[in-house]
Formats: sequence, C-alpha cells, structure tokens
Amino acid sequence: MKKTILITGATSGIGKATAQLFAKYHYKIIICGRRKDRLIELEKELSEYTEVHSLAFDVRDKEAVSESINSLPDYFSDIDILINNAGNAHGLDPIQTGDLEDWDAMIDINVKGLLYVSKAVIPKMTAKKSGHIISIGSTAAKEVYPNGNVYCGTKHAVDAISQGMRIDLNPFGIRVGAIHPGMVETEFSEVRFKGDADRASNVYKGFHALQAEDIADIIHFVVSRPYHVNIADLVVMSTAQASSTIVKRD
Ligand code: NDP
Ligand code: 8X3
Repeated sequence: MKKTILITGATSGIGKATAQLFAKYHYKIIICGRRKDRLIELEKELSEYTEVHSLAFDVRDKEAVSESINSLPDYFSDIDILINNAGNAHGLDPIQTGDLEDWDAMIDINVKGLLYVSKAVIPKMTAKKSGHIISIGSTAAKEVYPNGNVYCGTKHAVDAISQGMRIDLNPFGIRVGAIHPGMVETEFSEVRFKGDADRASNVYKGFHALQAEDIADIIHFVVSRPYHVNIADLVVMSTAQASSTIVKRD
C-alpha cells in the first residue's frame, strides 16, 4: 500500500526537492506552503507520478494548521511520514541590533510552527501506533556562529523538541529523528537577506555547496530503512565545510 508523506515548506528548496523525489517513488504526497501559485505548479508537476494534495497555510496560524490537516480528504488523511521542513533565517545581526520582527518570525515559524504541525499530525500516528517524524534542524542546531544568535536558538530548540518527541512517542512505536544540514544552496539566504540576491549568492560562492536534492536523497534514505531502524540524528555538510564558519573556498 502506498505511504502518505506530508512535507511542510514544499514550495522551495529542500521541501520541494523532497516532494519531487518522493513523487518518483510513488508516495502519496501532501505539499504545504504559503505560496499558492507554487503549490499549484508543483501539484501539476508531481501528479504525473503520483497522487498529490496541496495545503496552503502559514505555519504560524495554529487554527489554519489544524483546520487544514484535519480536513484532509480521506485518501490523504492517514499520514505515515511528516517532514517538518518549513523554516527560514530572517536577518544576520548581532543581538544588540537584531530586529524584533525577525526574531518573532524565526521563533514563530521554526519552533512554534513545527509544533503546531506536529500537534495536528501526531494523534493519528499514536492511534495507529506507527509513523515517522523527521524535522529539519541545521548545523545551527549543533553550534552557534557570529550573528546567528536567534536562528541558532530556534534550531537548537528543533533539536531538543525532536529528542523530546522521540522520548514521548517511544511507547507508540513512532520513529522520530532530525536531519541537520550545513549550507544548502536554496532560497534560504535570499530570505535571510530580504531579497538581496547578490549577498545571498555570495554565501555559496567558491565552493561546492550542498544542493536541495542532496538532502532529499538523505531524507529518502532515512525513511526507507527497515521500520526497526530509526536514524535519530544526522549531521551533513558539504565536503568543503568543516563547521558553520570554516569553509574551504577557491
Ligand atoms: P527555502 O527558503 O528555499 O524554503 C523554505 C520553505 O519554508 C518554503 O517552502 C517556504 O514556503 C516555507 N515557509 C517559510 N515560512 C513559512 C511559513 N510561515 N508558513 C509556511 N511555510 C513557510 O529554504 P530551505 O529549503 O533551505 O529551508 C528548509 C529548511 O531547511 C528550513 O527549516 C531551514 O532552516 C533548514 N535548513 C536550511 C539550510 C540551508 O543552508 N539552506 C541548512 C540547514 C537547515 P512559503 O514561503 O511558500 O510559505
Ligand atoms: C542554515 C545553515 O549555516 O546558514 O541552517 O545556519 S546556516
């Protein structure tokens, strides 16, 4: 029987590449994001391979999150795999000059949004005593870099919440894990630098950065292990990257 996967942040980057890969493996796919035009376009593309359902919501809106997930058509309502991927960095400023709006966005999206989505998905997993939840953390979950303050804080929270979920969901036989990538060339830096494309592209200049497809491939590997195998925590960086601040550039 086909498994159902719900992917947040599927309109771009890692989430989109994951949806594209899982479509080719014929999973039933629920793609989520705020940008409806992108969801429509992706749904059309993936429908050539599998059944796809789109949910447009802002993960910050707890009512919208629960209403969307609770009103899934029967065919998609039994979610086997949740990929908590939606998230971004907003700004890269020292704590003393950081923007409150940026802090709110990161905490509300990366932490609270992940919780709202998980809260809506978990009850059916506990009821059937199976499921798989993978959260996308970051190397920023494992270390802190200059001006990364709040973003790193949110990703440390993702790491802690994922560990907590694994403990709490252990009696239900649910697999829980996190994947922590280093620098991946997506729209991430464009969002962080508020549309400054030159500044964003400089982040990935002079070395072979991870691509969204590399992370999708790892997510598929993690999901496709035999059910008794749970990859709890995985850190992945480009070969050129040794830490958040040490990158070998040409
Ligand atoms: P992108 O900017 O390419 O994608 C971010 C995705 O998150 C988009 O699909 C966006 O959809 C969605 N999203 C953002 N805010 C919201 C919101 N309020 N409500 C719903 N969806 C939202 O970045 P990446 O693909 O790189 O990032 C994906 C995840 O990977 C993030 O959690 C990020 O922190 C993490 N990560 C990224 C790394 C990198 O270097 N790129 C490295 C390590 C981790 P939409 O705007 O349509 O809502
Ligand atoms: C994204 C990677 O290094 O910008 O999580 O924090 S980094």
